[in-house]
Amino acid sequence: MTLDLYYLNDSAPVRAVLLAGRALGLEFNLKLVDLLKQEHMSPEYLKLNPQHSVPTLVDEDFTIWDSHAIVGYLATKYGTDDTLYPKEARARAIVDQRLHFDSGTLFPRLRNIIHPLLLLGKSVISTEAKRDVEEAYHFLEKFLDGHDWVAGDNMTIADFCCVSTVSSLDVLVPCGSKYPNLAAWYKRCKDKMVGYEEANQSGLNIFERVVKSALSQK
Ligand SMILES: N[C@@H](CCC(=O)N[C@@H](CS)C(=O)NCC(=O)O)C(=O)O
Repeated sequence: MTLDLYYLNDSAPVRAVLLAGRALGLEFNLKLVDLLKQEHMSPEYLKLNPQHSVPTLVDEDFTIWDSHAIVGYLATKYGTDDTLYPKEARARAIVDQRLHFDSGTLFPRLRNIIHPLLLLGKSVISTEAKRDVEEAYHFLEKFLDGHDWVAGDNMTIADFCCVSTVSSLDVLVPCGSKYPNLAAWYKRCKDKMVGYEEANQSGLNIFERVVKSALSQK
């Protein structure tokens, strides 16, 4: 079995897939896609993924992109049990809701901040963007009320997607002590996720350097 993963170190969606890979004991054949060199717009890459995003996974003759779809595929195909992505309808619906929360709420709010910083030469985060992130933190705080993980009492693929985005957001709009459930969950992810340091933290460190440099430009 060969799993090619088209990736970029500092991308939050890529880091979610790397975390899922670690939890499932999978090895990826990593293929760097340098967005600054427009490699994602090359004819070869567009043939693979017409949406030109990273991550993209190629498993033999099957290609899939979008981190949420990829982690669901990997857990279903390679999980030895269904803890990371439950089969039972209601438990799965909660995991899916949290995956959509990351895809439709958390990640777009991260992109709303990094797009102006990295592509439009801005060096401040707007009040509206900060307010939207605080609202997203507030939602997560509620999801985590009485639960250790975002979709309930077990770590699931939704935690990989949410923590890769939250850890990036935290660099820009620190969660601080206002959200105790969120802070405890973030620490739990760092402590309990297999290979957290290599899969998330190392790319996050690069992300942090890049955004802090943009924020310090005058
Ligand atoms: N919903 C997608 C978002 C992927 C995404 O936006 N990736 C960014 C890098 S973090 C990217 O590839 N940007 C270049 C582009 O979309 O052209 C996912 O979860 O995989």
